[in-house]
Amino acid sequence: MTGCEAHRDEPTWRFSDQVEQHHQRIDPTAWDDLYVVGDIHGCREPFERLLDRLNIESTDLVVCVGDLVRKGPDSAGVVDIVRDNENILSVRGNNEQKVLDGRKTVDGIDGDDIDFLQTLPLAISWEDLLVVHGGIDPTTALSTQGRDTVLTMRSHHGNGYDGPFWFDAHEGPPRVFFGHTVLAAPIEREWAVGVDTGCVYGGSLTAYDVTDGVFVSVPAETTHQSRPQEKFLADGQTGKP
Ligand SMILES: [Mn+2]
Repeated sequence: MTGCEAHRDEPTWRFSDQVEQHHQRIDPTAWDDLYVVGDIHGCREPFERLLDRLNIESTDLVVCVGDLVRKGPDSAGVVDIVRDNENILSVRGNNEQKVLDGRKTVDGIDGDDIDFLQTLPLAISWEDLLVVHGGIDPTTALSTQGRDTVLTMRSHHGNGYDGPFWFDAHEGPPRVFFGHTVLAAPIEREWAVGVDTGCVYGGSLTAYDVTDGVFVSVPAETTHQSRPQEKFLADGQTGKP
């Protein structure tokens, strides 16, 4: 399998060294179909159901936006799936970072799992397409942006759910695929694609089919963490229709 080898056709944009040291370039021509999957949060069963629904084969590549762990029932099972499959990659989410920093512990996540989480890159990209967990800061150059920005960016004013949201202000390249902000429905903009549809909160688990440019979602079927409906960000709330 050659698809996981670094592919260093350099993009026209560059992060700070802190992120670049954990930035993985992939070769999209090594794969048939390519998918980006939203925050899984230990929801192994919907993740497996989504992979089935997508008919993932060993020649297809899946890139997860991070937050594989915490809040849901089987974080270790989700980590196992990503670790055991060469064609499933993930960036690091802020919840992986909390575990790595020792701020949180997760049932079933042991030393070997933590070693694996440590290997997750902060950014995965190909061509002018970028996958990060949170987002990027639209008000400054990428070259000034560090780890915490890509892990936690939501709003570039206060970083809460009140907006304005970075993905409404960002003008690429790159086009950024992101999770972290829980959405009532996936968001597709010219320069940003949001795929966290709150699976662990009883929403759905969403993939973006990069090859065909369409979303594919499976319903959660089980709610593991309660979250009021108004805390699922609806497209009309973001300041852009
Ligand atoms: Mn999350």
